[in-house]
Amino acid sequence: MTADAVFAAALDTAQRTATAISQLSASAEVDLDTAYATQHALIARRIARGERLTGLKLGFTSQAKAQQMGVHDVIVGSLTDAMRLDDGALFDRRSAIHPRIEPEVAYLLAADFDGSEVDRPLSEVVAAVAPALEIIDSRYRDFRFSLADVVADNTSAAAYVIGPWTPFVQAGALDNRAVRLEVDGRISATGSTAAILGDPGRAVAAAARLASHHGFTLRAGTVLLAGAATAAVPLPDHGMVEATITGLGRVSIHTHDGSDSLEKGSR
Ligand code: OOG
Ligand code: MG
Repeated sequence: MTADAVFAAALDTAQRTATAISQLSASAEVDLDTAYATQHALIARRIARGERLTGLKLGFTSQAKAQQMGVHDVIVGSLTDAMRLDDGALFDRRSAIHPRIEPEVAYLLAADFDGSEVDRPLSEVVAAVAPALEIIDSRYRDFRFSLADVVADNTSAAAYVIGPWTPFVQAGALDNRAVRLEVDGRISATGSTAAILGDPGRAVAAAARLASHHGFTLRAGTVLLAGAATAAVPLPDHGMVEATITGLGRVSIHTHDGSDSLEKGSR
């Protein structure tokens, strides 16, 4: 087996069993090309099990995230239907190792888009925008990693939730909207969409560039998460997490770890 296939198998098992592993970079030299090859092999395993690609996500598009994790390059990862949750749905904390949650801006793509077309107007490429939440869960011990480690681990992607879509032409400028993350009604992070590359709209061209360098495609009808505007916060075992973006509305997720009365009653 090639190195990327070995790494992908280890990361896949870590995710499926919610068991942390050591960083790949602790015992091997892993360059960025091998890291993306590993991510592609990891997603191929999921596709082979019947999952479907639903979009792409960017990581470290804000200073808040880059500083929190000590990684200062923008990275790209894949989303599948198995990661998608409905607005307001329940997330089982036990399916993850040490999950965190972060507020995101989501774009619904109206057209296929690649790195040679980055000058196309956004209104041709984006159908709609929405507030979103992303649950990230590094498969590495202590949620620590190098750039190559986190790329190989599909950029820590675990789950995502999209709120109500607003047609792009109605959404107006998105370069300075207030972003709020609340856990059980208490504010746990605040920021502005300006934190995402100065304007989250820039995420679309950034994703197209990264995609063409690293073997991804942006497809009409799929989603792009632009990257968190604030640092991520630990996902509570039980509770409700809500993100609000001024003018775009709100999106929420409920979490449980199986120990609440609802669960006991159903046993
Ligand atoms: C990597 C994922 C980063 C974002 O929005 O910046 C990311 C991580 O922080 O574990 O999803
Ligand atoms: Mg994110």
